[in-house]
Amino acid sequence: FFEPKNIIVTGGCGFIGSNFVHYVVNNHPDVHVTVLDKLTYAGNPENIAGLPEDRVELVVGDICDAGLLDRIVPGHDAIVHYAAESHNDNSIADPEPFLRTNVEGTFRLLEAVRKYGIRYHHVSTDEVYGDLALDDPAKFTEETPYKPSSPYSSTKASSDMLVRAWTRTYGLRTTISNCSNNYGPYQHVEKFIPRQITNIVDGVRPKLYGRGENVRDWIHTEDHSSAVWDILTKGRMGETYLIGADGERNNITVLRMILEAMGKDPEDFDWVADRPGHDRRYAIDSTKLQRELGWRPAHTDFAEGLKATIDWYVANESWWRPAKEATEARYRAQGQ
Ligand code: NAD
Ligand code: TDX
Repeated sequence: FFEPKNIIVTGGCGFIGSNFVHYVVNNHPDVHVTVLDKLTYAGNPENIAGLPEDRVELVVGDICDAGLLDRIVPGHDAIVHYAAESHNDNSIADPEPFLRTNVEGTFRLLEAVRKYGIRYHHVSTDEVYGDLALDDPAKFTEETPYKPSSPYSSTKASSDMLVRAWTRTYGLRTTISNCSNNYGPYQHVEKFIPRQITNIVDGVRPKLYGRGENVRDWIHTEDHSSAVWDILTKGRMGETYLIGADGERNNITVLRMILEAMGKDPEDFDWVADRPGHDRRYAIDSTKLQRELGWRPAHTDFAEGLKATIDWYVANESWWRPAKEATEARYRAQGQ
């Protein structure tokens, strides 16, 4: 077992990174967290506000800044790398920041890990495997060939390849996880579930891409956090683990669940232009993670998790309100 005491969490002011910071603070009292975050449009220090100051420190900076990494990495025993440009639609409109943060940023972190000899966990996505047909009984496994579709997923796939090559060539102590679609508190209003909840709060009809048949494999972000912790502390070096909780649902089903839970007519939404290159279906087989590390998801009732997420957005309007108008303006410009 690896017992980290002092970890760097990159992207710890974003959606999944901040949920991981809360998870560590709540469950592992001996661990100190340094959050390294550039505070892009997607990063919000409010996401980790109120956590004990002796447990969590925020360093505002760019993972591409090698000089900064030289200053902060020594003294830490692990980096858990969440920072990324994460939204597919943004990557289609302007891919460049995705190349820089996701590919060059990972390269800089790997070089720091090589120089200081510390443990590295790389957080990635199931989108590196491309998509499955809607009627295909198969799911993604650790052996599925890489076949990314979007500028976003191709940069995540590239970053995974860098990790594998640096691990083999330089003998770094690394693990990779590829997780399916997360939901829960602190997710940016550009993403599907928060966008629709906040549209309904605003009296705006939700927007469904294409025919709404695309399938996503939903996992609560807390279950993602517990899986990353298990891999960080118990995972075998050089290995990849897929994270998922058997949460496959198509978009129209999820949208109707949100509408009904918020007391609206389940048909009260707009069909809008499809996403170019839109992946049809993602599905994760997490057998390796469950068998080797004994991980199990805690949030197995999607309707219940979705209801709690809706309640969180309704109760925390002051958190999402500042980002809402600019996000919708971007979508309007794309006809979505
Ligand atoms: P997010 O967009 O909510 O947060 C990204 C965070 O990274 C923000 O706080 C941002 O300020 C920070 N950041 C961006 N560029 C940076 C840079 N150059 N230097 C330092 N910080 C920078 O993203 P998310 O949805 O929380 O995703 C986190 C990670 O999880 C990503 O690596 C993503 O690929 C992966 N992932 C996401 C999902 C999902 O469903 N959202 C699923 C699987 C994997
Ligand atoms: O308004 C919308 N209407 C709609 O129908 C939006 C924003 C999305 N969609 C569809 C597109 C997808 O099929 O909903 C599905 C989910 O969309 P996103 O929330 O944008 O997520 P996705 O593209 O599936 O990618 C997410 O999961 C994998 C994360 O954003 C990635 O960071 C992660 O790697």
